[in-house]
Amino acid sequence: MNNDGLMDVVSGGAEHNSSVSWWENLGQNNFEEHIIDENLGEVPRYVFSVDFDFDNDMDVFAAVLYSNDIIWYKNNGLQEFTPVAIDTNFIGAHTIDIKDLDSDGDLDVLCSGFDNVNHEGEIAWWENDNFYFYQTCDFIQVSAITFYLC
Ligand SMILES: [Ca+2]
Ligand SMILES: [Ca+2]
Ligand SMILES: [Ca+2]
Ligand SMILES: [Ca+2]
Repeated sequence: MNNDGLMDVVSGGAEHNSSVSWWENLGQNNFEEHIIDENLGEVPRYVFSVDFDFDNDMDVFAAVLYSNDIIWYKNNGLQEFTPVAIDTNFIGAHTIDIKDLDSDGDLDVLCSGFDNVNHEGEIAWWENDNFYFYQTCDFIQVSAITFYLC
């Protein structure tokens, strides 16, 4: 996270009103917690770290169950994070992956959701259009298999 050669850890709490944190590896199995977002209001079901905007610092994503949020925490390079909403109404936001799904050179956001009330699942992706995000319906060709993702 801080490019000091020591692998750090990103975590999300399992309780309601949990925080998202990163844990700085101080060496010798010592870690110091740095809170990224302390007042989510709900459960960050999944956290993911990647340099999403290619500016050489690690950003963090969280899928927040129940509040249905997918959030990108943009790192300003000093491990200070600004939340950017990818979506605020994706039911049961569950698991995130980040890939260039449309092969246009920027990273897009893939997320699964599970609607506990109606027992329905969904996989969706958001196209990154210069850091505006659009949930798209599109065919994606992966090897010989075509997926239809909405
Ligand atoms: Ca480190
Ligand atoms: Ca970055
Ligand atoms: Ca892309
Ligand atoms: Ca794009």
